[in-house]
Amino acid sequence: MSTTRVRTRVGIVGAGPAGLLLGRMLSRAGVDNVILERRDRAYCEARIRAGVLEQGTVDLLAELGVDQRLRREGLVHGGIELRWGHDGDRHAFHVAMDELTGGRTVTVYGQTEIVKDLIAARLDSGEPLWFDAEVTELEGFLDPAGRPRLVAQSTDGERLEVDCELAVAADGFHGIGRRVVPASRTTTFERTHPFAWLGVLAEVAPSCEELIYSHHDRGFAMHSMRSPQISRLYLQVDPRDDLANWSDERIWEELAIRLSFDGWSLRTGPVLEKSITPMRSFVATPMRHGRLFLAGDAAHIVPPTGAKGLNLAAWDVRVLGEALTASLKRGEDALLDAYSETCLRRIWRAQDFSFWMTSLLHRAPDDEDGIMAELQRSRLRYVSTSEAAARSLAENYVGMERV
Ligand code: RFL
Ligand code: PHB
Repeated sequence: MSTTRVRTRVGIVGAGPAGLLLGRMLSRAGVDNVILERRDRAYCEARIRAGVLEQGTVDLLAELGVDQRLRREGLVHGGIELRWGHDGDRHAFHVAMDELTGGRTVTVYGQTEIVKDLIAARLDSGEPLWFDAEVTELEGFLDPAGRPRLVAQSTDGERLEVDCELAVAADGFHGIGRRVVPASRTTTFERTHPFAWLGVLAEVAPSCEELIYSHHDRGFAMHSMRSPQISRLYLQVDPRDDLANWSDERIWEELAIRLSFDGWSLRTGPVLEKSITPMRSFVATPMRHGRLFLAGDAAHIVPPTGAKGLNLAAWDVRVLGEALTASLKRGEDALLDAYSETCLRRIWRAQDFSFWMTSLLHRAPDDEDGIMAELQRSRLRYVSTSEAAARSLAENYVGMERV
């Protein structure tokens, strides 16, 4: 087995949005870095996940010079639609986010597309990005005088050793970054929600101009999109449910019922991909352990109802990229010392909003006397009749300017 040894300033684990954005930011600031990714390029580029970008995320992609395709293909949305009520008595409300927030919007552009754009830019620039390289050891980060070392095994048997000044675990919820930190140093907060999302990508023009979030007695449903030809839809299901129970026909029938509204109909088409994702709220603090920094899903997970997961990862990276640059280029450590605290303010705001949106819209499985459903309907009516309530939802959805 051959061993390749590399010395760099920042060693990054993971080529998801967080790792790729950070690598790009550091390279543009002249800070050498290496990215190690356990999967192959095709797998990373095909993983269907988030789709809604806050203005802050779009701005970061623009500052990093990777927004050409986003500008052409991204769909700018100034509002979302909420639907609720029993069959025969359905209500709809347009949350005019742009009007309620002084003109702020979100952009619908798939995470897969961001990842493709960032990988292409990275490979073009010639900066090191190793695919098929799973990091199996991450050590030396707690020794104040030492240097962190990352060891990866490539699928063709090669061993890679990266010796760096600072290490970043941008390796998602199931990565190695959190696992190598001694348990006594970390506090975790976690709730597993009693439902999951069955997500469908379909080759059909969206049946709506805005995203629809729908509360229904049979469970939550939502209609999103990826392009004028591709729709993205979700159904609340039991976390123990099996995809085998969900034929394409049953999925379309259930979506049509849960999204229904007078005079509106759902277009159907071939299903390109479907999967079931559990829903979790999770935070691990702090996000720094000596010379190791956690970013994105490695440190926190939100249920997707608030569309915050990817955006939080981008915010972490913005803070971390600037802090690493200040420290490594100018010897200024104040930003790096404040990294965890700075990010956690936004993370907790997003956790609260995601939890709130999730409990507003999902059917509570143990709601025997129906009190939760009544409270949900009252909250939905409140959002639709009080500008203050609608504005609160809107400013959180587009992303808080100050937290
Ligand atoms: P990622 O995207 O999980 O990337 C982490 C990368 O690290 C690699 N990795 C390793 N590489 C080397 N060595 C190791 N030991 C490694 N361990 C892991 C992984 O292969 C991967 O490439 O995390 P990142 O960059 O922090 O980005 C976060 C976002 O991906 C995430 O917040 C969102 O996608 C969350 N999320 C959603 N967010 C939304 O806002 N809207 C959504 O609709 C939405 N849908 C989803 C989602 C997350 C999902 N997951 C995590 C299961 C749907 C799914 C299925
Ligand atoms: C998506 O398009 O995948 C999407 C949009 C909004 C959400 C979650 C997912 O809240």
